[in-house]
Amino acid sequence: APTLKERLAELIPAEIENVKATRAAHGKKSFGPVLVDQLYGGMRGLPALIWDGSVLDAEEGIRFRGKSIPEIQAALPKAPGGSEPLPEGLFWLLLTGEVPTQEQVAALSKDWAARASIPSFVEEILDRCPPTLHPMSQFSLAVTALNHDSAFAKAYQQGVSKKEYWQPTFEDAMDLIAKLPNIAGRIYRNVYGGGKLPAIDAEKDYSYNLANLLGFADKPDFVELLRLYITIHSDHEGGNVSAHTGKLVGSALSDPFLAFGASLNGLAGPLHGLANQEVLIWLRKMQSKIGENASDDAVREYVWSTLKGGQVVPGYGHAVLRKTDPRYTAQREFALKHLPNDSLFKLVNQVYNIVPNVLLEAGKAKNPWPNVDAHSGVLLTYYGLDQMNFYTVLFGVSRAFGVAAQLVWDRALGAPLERPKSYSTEAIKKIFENK
Ligand code: CMX
Repeated sequence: APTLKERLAELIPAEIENVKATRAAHGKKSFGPVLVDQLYGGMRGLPALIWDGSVLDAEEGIRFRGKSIPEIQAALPKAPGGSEPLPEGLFWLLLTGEVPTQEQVAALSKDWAARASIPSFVEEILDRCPPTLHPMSQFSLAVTALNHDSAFAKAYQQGVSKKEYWQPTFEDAMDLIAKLPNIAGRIYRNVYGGGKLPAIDAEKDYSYNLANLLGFADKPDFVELLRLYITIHSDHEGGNVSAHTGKLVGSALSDPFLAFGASLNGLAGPLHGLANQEVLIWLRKMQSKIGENASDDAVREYVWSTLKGGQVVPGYGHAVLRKTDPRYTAQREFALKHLPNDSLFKLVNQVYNIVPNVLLEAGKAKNPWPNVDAHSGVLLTYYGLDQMNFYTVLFGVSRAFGVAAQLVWDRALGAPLERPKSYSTEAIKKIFENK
């Protein structure tokens, strides 16, 4: 059976032809008008990017290479004795469109374990960060610094041909993913205590090793949670802030470490990945204000007070989705199986029964339903990972899978420098003066 890189090398030439043929047949066709509102409105709905790895449907949610989350959960290889998909398999699927065998997934776990160590100067950078520096800033610093050993940057300096770009990009993508557990684990232990980092176990899968570095490997259900968590947080089509930022920065031929470092800085924003931290903070504040086991009326009033204070309800709404996020549903099912009687889970459910109606009544949000971030914190908290400021780091580890896969394909297909057109308001007024 081929390795991931061998399989990619087989697939790339046909895909280059496929893109060529698609452009020859449809390249001059229009998607329809662009509205001025889209220029001012964050480009919502503007067709602008190509990415085959995953596509987001407003009603149905994400599909990875055509597969929904339940289909992914059924199809991808599991760890021995486990029932959640291994993110190794998801990465293989994102890159090739194919479901790997158990052996191919095991080989990927081994390969990542072999690449997992980080340079000592990166360890020192992390050790010198004050514990008050947000874990996402530390994460981004460390990932950016990995560019020191980038295979792509080196190959580029040596004059590698365009046709070969994808190969050192693939090596960097693999290194990037492989090194994230050591970075995340080091940040976690530096900031929250917990002693010396254990070594990576080359016989174990990626999520087990990440759990072990965080100090939670003695909880098999937490390891299973991480497998599910990484899988469902990996990719959300091409236009979200972290995915798009990685692609944009990569389009300048910045190497995958520089590109993904930029993705992380976008993920660290409260309207994007930081929302998972914000949800838990918001729930805890609510509990301290109205008490645990509060009535529906008290919760409803608290939601209104959030809106009236000019704040968003974190974990609700979405730029594309118009229904409950299937990533929320997958985590809810995990909770129903593993922590049905947890009091914070009960609060999350109570909030779910109340917030959409309030948002509908308030009348602004186009989507009143919960997104992925409304549910992740309660699961992590249940297993004792209750340091909310760390949550987005786990989102970041996961998002590397999607961004890395995208960077490999962008270099394989020769994606050009991104450079859309911007306009001044004066120019807009002039263009449409008499129209
Ligand atoms: N609470 C309060 N108001 C909300 C809201 C929410 N959860 N969601 C949207 N709105 C408001 C918007 O702020 C906007 O208000 P203004 O007109 O005053 O600017 C209005 O409703 C219309 O916004 P929209 O078109 O429905 O939503 P956008 O596409 O502009 O933004 C998002 C999407 C996710 C940023 C927004 O729903 C939000 O801020 N949600 C809370 C933060 C959050 O959970 N983010 C995580 C998203 C998932 C992820 O990336 O991880």
